[in-house]
Amino acid sequence: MHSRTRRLLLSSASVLAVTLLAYACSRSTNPNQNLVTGDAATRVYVAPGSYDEFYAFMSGGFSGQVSVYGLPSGRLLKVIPVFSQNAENGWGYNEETKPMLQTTFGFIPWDDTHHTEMSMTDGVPDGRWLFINGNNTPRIARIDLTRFETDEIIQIPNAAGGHASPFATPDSKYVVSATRFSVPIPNVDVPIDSYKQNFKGTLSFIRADQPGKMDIAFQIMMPGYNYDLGHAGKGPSDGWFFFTSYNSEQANTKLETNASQADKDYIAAVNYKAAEQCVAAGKGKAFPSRYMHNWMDEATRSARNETKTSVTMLNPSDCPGVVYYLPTPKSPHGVDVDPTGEYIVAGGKLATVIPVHSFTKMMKAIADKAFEGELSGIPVLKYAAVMAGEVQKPGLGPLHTEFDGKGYAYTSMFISSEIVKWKLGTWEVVDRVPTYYSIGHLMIPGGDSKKPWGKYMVAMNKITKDRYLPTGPEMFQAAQLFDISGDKMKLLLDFPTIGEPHYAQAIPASLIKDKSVKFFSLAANKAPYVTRSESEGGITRNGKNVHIKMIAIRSHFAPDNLEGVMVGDTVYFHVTNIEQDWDILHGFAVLGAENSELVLNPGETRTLRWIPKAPGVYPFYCTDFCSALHQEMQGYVRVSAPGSSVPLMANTSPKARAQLSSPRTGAGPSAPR
Ligand code: RUQ
Ligand code: CUA
Repeated sequence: MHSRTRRLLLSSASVLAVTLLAYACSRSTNPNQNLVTGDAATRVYVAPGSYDEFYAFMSGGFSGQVSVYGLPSGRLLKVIPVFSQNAENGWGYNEETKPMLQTTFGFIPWDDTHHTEMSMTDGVPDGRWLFINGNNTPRIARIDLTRFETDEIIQIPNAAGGHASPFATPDSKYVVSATRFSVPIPNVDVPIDSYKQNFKGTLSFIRADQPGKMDIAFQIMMPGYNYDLGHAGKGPSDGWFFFTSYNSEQANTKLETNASQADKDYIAAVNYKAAEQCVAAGKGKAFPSRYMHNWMDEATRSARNETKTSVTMLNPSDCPGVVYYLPTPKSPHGVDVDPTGEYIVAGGKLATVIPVHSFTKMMKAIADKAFEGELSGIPVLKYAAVMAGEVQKPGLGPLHTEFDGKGYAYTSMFISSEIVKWKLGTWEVVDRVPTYYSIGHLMIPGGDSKKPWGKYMVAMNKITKDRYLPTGPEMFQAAQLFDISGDKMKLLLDFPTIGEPHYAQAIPASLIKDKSVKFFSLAANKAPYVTRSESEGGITRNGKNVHIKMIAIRSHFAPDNLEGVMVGDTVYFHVTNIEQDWDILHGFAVLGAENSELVLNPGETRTLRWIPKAPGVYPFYCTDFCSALHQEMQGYVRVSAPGSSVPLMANTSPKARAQLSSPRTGAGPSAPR
């Protein structure tokens, strides 16, 4: 490009940016308080003791978790730890769950979650599982919705920034992940300014419909752009996957301007059924890659992991017809497919229109070879040949679109802080409402599926500012609930959310609630250190490791007096909650533990690792108020100096009890007392 044209473009880009910022600011200081209509309170009121109509699963963003809300009330029901340690329930602290956070980079108890995705049957969310991506150290987790627990995590190799993830195919056979950051693949030491020669992107298809067996089915090696978001086709477009990309300029510095030069970037349309066939025909190559797969063993309720060493890598040039590029204005973000599967809607962060592609036209353009060129062997279709229409003057900064199943689309406008409702097919804007402030994603229950439940819409806003009582410089993020059952969108409720819920999914409660697990069967508990009754408890030594087996039941631990531990030992408290009743939990904590408590679901065994530092007597107690005698639920562990001859003792065995009831000096000659 000539430098003059280039300068002009750059300066117009910065003028645009300044205008947009000014626009955003003027909007955000003028909240219209009168938007909530008179019946809003009754629309969101769920009487005490009554249930909400929907479960909403919000990504926790940089909290690494998922939070579950009831809709329409906005009541918080649960926080599910995923890529995090959660002191509230010991997740990632106890020995059984730690392996879930292992990666080939080591133990990583944090990630930046973005998008939740419900498992589907025939394109309709089915309430079996929830998937969520980790963006930073690319991973995808599967949460089981009978237990609201993370059951499986797979690491994505040859990738950096797993942002276009974990969107699913209509049968949940695959979930995907694409590289937000292109990197050298394999990742080797090269100069950063050799980006154009050396950096690549990958699109990963991960087999996801076999619990406990998630695996990378194949990866597709792509040009070094930033792959941003994705969605599967459905109905007529089933078998295709669409990914937005930006930075087709392949800039490696100052992307803010350098990746905003071209007025079109691309959606990659991937025929993954064709890719499957190429893989089956042996056209993929085994590509050495290290990544970890972690899963919860159902019988022991302990996480296990394995390291894998290879993926199947597919090069588009070896598999013609597998990838096409659809030109899309300008640095697109979201890509959303309408319920019929015909329209592919892009959100162009800097675009002045909402571009909509037609799947029918795309197939015709492919058949007609209506190509405007080729990029790294990938045909680029002509924009005019694939365009279904453009929504004119939608507002500023279109990001994401959801659908109500009644022929309308709803697009979030980040810069102008509003939601715009428009009609599929005519592309006319029919309504708009402000959001407070700077909306990112929006979500309609089932709104990205074949069968939206409509009725409600949730805006997830980036900036909260004055919406709640101030809590210092950092505020919770704001969600806003709208009624979309009529012609006009109506604001019903504000409620705060945890972390930054980029995206969310919601589903009628009836699809989940009756399948909810109430307790774990003690008889089926195959944990290696399970204790099924009081008499099975005890203490054993294996070199420097001391294992304590213990039960918890209202309102005691057994054993509750333990001796024979020495400084220098590593102590494992294996505690089994032998209750067989819903919501009767116990906790376990010991003085000086460098760890969180254990929280024990009924029927479950959990293990706390403890390294005592000094001789003495250490109390332990139940941390979860379980009965009127909860405060009595306690015990002691005696720690002696290294080399002490205090015998191992747990007061559950008849022998130990006899010893305790006869007067005793207890300690051997080298004991401290
Ligand atoms: S993204 S809004 Cu992952 Cu759009 Cu956040
Ligand atoms: Cu058990 Cu409190």
